[in-house]
Formats: sequence, C-alpha cells, structure tokens
Amino acid sequence: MQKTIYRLSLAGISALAIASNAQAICTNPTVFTDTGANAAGINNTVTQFSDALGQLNPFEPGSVGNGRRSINWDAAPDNVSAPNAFPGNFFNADFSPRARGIEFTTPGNGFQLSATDASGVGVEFANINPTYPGQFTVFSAERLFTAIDSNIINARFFVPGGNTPAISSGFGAVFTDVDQNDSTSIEFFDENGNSFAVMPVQSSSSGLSFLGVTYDAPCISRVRIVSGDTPPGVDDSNNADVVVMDDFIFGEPVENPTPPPFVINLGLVGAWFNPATPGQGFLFDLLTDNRQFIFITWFTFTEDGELLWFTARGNYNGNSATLELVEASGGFFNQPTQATQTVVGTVTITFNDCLNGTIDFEIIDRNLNGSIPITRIAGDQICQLIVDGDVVIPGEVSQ
Ligand SMILES: [Ca+2]
Ligand SMILES: [Ca+2]
Ligand SMILES: [Ca+2]
Repeated sequence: MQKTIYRLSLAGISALAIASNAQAICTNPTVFTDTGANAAGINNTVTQFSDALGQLNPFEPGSVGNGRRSINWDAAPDNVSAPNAFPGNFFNADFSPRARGIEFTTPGNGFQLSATDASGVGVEFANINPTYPGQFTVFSAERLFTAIDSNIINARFFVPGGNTPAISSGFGAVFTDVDQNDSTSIEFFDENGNSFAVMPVQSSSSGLSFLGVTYDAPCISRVRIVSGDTPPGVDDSNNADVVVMDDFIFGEPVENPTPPPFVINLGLVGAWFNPATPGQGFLFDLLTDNRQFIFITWFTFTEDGELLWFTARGNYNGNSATLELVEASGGFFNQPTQATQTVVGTVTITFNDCLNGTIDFEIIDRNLNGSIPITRIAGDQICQLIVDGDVVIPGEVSQ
C-alpha cells in the first residue's frame, strides 16, 4: 500500500539523526518501508529487503560472513510463550536452530511471545488484554513479540552462539497496529556504539507495517526499537498506541572489529563465582562516581580445606583494577578484637561485560597464581540497561 524503497544521502541521515555529533560509519542506507492490511500487503517489500541482505543462512553457531538470519518466533515452545516470560538471550544459544546472533534487553519487565490458539491462553496477547486480537494481526502465524511494562527493546548483535560482539549490515522488523506515525521507530547504533539514525515506522491501524534498512557493509552493533507510545496492558486508543512485533530480519552478524570498551558500572555489584568451583566466590561493591572505587571479598578454601577469605580495595580504571590482596587472620567470632590484615599478593579483576569477568591472582606466601573466569551467580538486572543508556546512575562516570 504505502510501499517505498529509497536510498538516503548522508545529508538525509543527519536530518533524521538525534545524535548529530556522532560520525556515521554506516554508509549508503537503503530504506525499505511498507504497510498493508495483512501479510500479502507487505510481503513484496519484506522479500526485497531480505534479498538485499542475501541468502538465508542456517541457524548454526558461528558467522558465515554474509547473507542474513531471521526470527519469526513461531517455532518457540509454549514454555517461553505467553503467559510465560521469553528470555532475552533465547536466540543466541550455542546450538541450532536458536543460534541467530541477537539478544534483547528492555527497561521493562522482560519479554513475551504470544500464545498459540491450541494452547488455550489466547492468541495475539489476549492474555494481556482481551481486546488485542481485534487490533493486532500476524505476518507469520501465530506468535508475536513484545516487551512487558515497556515500549522499548534493545537488540544487540553477537557472533551467533557466543559472547563476541558483532555488527550487521541491516535490520528490519514487522510491526502490527501502528496507529500513529510518530509512535514507532528504529534507532541504529554503529560499531562504536554511537547512535546515528532514528527511522520512523509508518502507521497502519489494525494492519502491518514494515521498516528495514540496509547498509553497504556490516556496521550496526545494535538497534533500539520503540514500539508504540505505551506498553501493552491498556486498551489501544488514540491516546495510547499499543504496538507489538512480528518477524525480525537482519544481516549475518560478523565480529565487530572495534566494539565499544566495557566500563565498570554499578550494575556489577553483587555475587560472582566460577561455576566450576561452586561453594566459593567473590562479592564486589563499587563507587562508580568520580571515586572509581572497588571493594572485593574472596571466599575460598586452603589446599587443606580450611576456610580462607581475602579482601582487596582501591581504584579501578575502565574495566579493571589491580589491587593488593589482603588476608585477614586473628579475629574471634563476634568479638571486637581487630583481625590482622596482611598483604599477601596482588589481584586483578577485569570485567569483559555485564556477565563475564576474570580474576588474575598471585599469592606470594602460598606460592599460588592463576586466572579464574567468573560470572554472576544471580544474573544481570541493570548492568546492561546502564550500558544501553536506559538506566542512568546519578553521578556515575561512564568513561
Ligand atoms: Ca510470527
Ligand atoms: Ca489500533
Ligand atoms: Ca496501536
């Protein structure tokens, strides 16, 4: 219906960009946009966008360097569909067919896929609001995708099946029931993590809207999708445009040669451990304002099986800190007697991302040294949201 395919000049991009001081690395965008009452109404444009990206690759771990991958949500099982939560990392598993190379975060309360008719839960998010099947329709039957308690989804690319940050040459998504022309958009971030363009999605009440953008080469590290102007829950109306999504199609993720450096943030506070050595681990506390301070406790055992714990404290820089390792001894249970603090070596903590880090240690008087991979015990709640700019910690230094 409203089918448009056009190439934007760089001047056109900067007119759309909100971060106008960011240098656009992605060049020669081609925008594919269309609306229709049903799948047939936009299918030609979706196909042209898909063909522009190249062949559909198998959903296997690793990158094949070109072509495309896609998600239609439809084969996902009931246990990750409404009314159950859908994990944001579901489509970056290290096995086929879930190795798509894309992970989702939201400042809301997770995600949901709509249920199948056979499940009895109600299609098209009738479980959230019984009027929604009258508003939404599908591009690929039957499942749709949404964030919960938010209209924002960040989608980040990885070399499929792993933690290696990746970039893509294009991203497109199908939306349903975009009632307002200014309610729904896709924002693009380059390989350095800078926003360079925000593209609006055309409205199509009770129908489907498609927006896809391709670039000359892989350059998109993530996209930020704003779907409607209100989270799912309320009735859809002129004052509350609820929008959900169907198919995502994107250029084959390839390793990002210049990923933005990870910087320690307050979301890393908590309990970490090496899954290979359960029963021992680390607690971190942080001051991420201009004090840039980290406090580490390390609970472990001696080679004879006695309890042993260390502490370290001091300044960090960027994503790591190298500190004196202190062993406490001579204290008594619940007594004010001061324990003796003895420097016994050094420890370096390095955070690779919100869920992975490394402890390198040298304990001189015990003649021990090595490297311990660590991950969060309880998972991440806000670290990635801080990285994405969805949560701002007052006073936090981000460089
Ligand atoms: Ca679908
Ligand atoms: Ca509507
Ligand atoms: Ca709507």
